Amino acid sequence: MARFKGALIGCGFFAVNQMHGWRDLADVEIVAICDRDPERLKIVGDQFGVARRYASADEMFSDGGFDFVDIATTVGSHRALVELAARHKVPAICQKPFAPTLADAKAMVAAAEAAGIPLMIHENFRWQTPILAVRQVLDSGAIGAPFWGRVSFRSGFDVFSGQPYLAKGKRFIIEDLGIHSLDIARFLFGDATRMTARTRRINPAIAGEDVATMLLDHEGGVTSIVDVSYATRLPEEPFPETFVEIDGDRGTLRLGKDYRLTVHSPDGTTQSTVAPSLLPWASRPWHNIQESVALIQRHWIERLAAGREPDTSGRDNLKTFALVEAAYLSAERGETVSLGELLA
Ligand code: NAD
Ligand code: 89V
Repeated sequence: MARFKGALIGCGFFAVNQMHGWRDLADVEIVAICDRDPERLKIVGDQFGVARRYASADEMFSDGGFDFVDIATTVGSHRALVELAARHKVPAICQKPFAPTLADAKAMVAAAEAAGIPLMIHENFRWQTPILAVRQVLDSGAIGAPFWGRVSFRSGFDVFSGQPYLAKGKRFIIEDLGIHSLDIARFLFGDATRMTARTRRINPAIAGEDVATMLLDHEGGVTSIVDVSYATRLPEEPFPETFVEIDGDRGTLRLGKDYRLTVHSPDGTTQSTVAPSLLPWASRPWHNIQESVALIQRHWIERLAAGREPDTSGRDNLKTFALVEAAYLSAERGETVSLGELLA
């Protein structure tokens, strides 16, 4: 019998990856699923052999019988569902973006803490194999102390065919994709204190911004640039690769196309490929993201078993989400925004 029984809410586009990830973990069984769309409920229920199916999350929680819930719905429902989990004292994972506003996100952290349940945000990009490899180089000291960095995601990929809701929101690339890049910047360079941002909308068919350039001051003294674009047509489409550049006081690191990592220091120059594995259920070009789903889910189970806070806990992710808010504020005002004000 599985040691951890889970339930999943939201059986849409991305949840299928999460269901695959859970199936691969020997300790875990998803015993109940929920979606208000009966067609999605049937597709995912049949594909993964889940008998208990619900149109209402309230009913699913009332019936109970699971140790954690994985919330894979879009952002509008996150607060209500996390608060529901808190009322039932069920540990919860919530997909990014955390919430519609920072005030909602803070309320969700407060609800989870008051209920004494762990809350993890499914912020999976820092779990990508190439990003973990970059972090390992930093930790090894090979390039010394970093003083400058860049986290860059520039693409012309049609994300709207798989996720049509992305074309409709007033906010787009920072909230949906930049949030991952900002979290990677925190993961590599530490928490940020100030944000300066500029945004553009190039694609006239969408409502939100599809280009953003952000300048961050980090607590330890690193200056970083986080730039994201879905309006960039390159000879070779890199979706969904994140490129990283870091300058340290001993050397440099560059993570580029096709997961090529170059590390240069007085000890020499090394070049390697830090590509993700192609899991049996994964498909290119999504396999990098798909593998990171499996890795963050394993992390959740390890931390749940150990009774320890996950790395991307709700409290931790407030700092990533605050960067999103800060970027929109900065772009709107044309000013630098201090994170202290937002997180107070
Ligand atoms: P989707 O619209 O395809 O799926 C969402 C599903 O949730 C739908 O089937 C909908 O009917 C259901 N739903 C919504 N509210 C509900 C409620 N209150 N109760 C029951 N069911 C409800 O969306 P998606 O593309 O799968 O995205 C879901 C989330 O995953 C979003 O927050 C998105 O940002 C995130 N996402 C994350 C990654 C990543 O790499 N971490 C990648 C893609 C999407
Ligand atoms: O990760 C995400 O939320 C996705 C994608 C990578 C396509 O932007 O929406």
